[in-house]
Amino acid sequence: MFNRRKFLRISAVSASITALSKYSTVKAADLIAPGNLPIVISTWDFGIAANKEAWKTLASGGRALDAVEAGVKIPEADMNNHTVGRAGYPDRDGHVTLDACIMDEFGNCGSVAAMENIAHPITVARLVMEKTPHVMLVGDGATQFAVEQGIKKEKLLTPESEEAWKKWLVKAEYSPKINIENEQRRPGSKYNHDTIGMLAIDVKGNISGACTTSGMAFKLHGRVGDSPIIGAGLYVDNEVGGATSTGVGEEVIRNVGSFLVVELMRQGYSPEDACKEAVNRIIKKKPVAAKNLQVGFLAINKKGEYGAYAIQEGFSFAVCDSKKQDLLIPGKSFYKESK
Ligand code: SD4
Repeated sequence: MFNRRKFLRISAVSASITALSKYSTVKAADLIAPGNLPIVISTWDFGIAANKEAWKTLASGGRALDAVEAGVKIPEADMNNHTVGRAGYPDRDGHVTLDACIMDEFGNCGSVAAMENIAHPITVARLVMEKTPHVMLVGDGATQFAVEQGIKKEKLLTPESEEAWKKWLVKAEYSPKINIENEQRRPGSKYNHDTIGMLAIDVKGNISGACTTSGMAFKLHGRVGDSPIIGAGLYVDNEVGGATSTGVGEEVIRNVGSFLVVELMRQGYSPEDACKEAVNRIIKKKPVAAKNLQVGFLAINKKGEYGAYAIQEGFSFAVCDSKKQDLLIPGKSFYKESK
């Protein structure tokens, strides 16, 4: 039966895809049909490369959990990426402190927060999940655990990040910019963006997710955002779907954002509508502040239908399945829609 709502949604997505054609020459006819499993989706343009890595696992019949870990390790290792992993911008005292979490199809989860000197926090989060009775390790304890697990300590502050931090220190003003954590971002860099949150469904239909970040650049030492908090930066329920977030983590934590999105999908909301409702709740509580902050949610349901919604325009997400590995789709947003 012809489904007008679905048609309109697909038309809107295909128009948006044309606008982002530098990443993909996909036409409306080639559009990925939601429900084409396996599938992996992730936040921002750097999600394209991360998805491709995750896809190797999914395409060979592997587990979604392995896929998301391998996928997000790509931006974690990227020296041009100043918002995730190695080369992330430091806090205001010059420490690079990393946050990450991971969740599997059984509801198992692991997390590290404010961890220093370890380049792949997602791997440590997975080790917390699999090798300890705990969910979360923080700070020195997380680093100590990583070392005990055989992971090498390394210096994460690069000369470039140190230079950016020293420039920031001149005025030392903390005001996160919408879609750009880093005021001193490199001109011309395509990696201006923030946290990577990734959700995958494997051939068995099982869902896993991962989220990893260096957090807000020049944050207070010890500050932890939403990204390593299960239910805030990431949540997976294998019966329903998964969600992840990016943007100002404090607002996501206050609203337990990703858990909310998954629970809304359980009630029958589409992934996009669930993300939109979670965004609307943030705006409703802080209508004035919301004008100057960004939060974006990305979600997938059990059928592989996906969607996103953000407070501000500019949020994008990457999608990869058997038909197309490099799609970048702009998420809809409250302010773009109401302008
Ligand atoms: C945080 N949510 O630490 C992360 C950072 C981020 O866009 O995604 N910024 O609050």
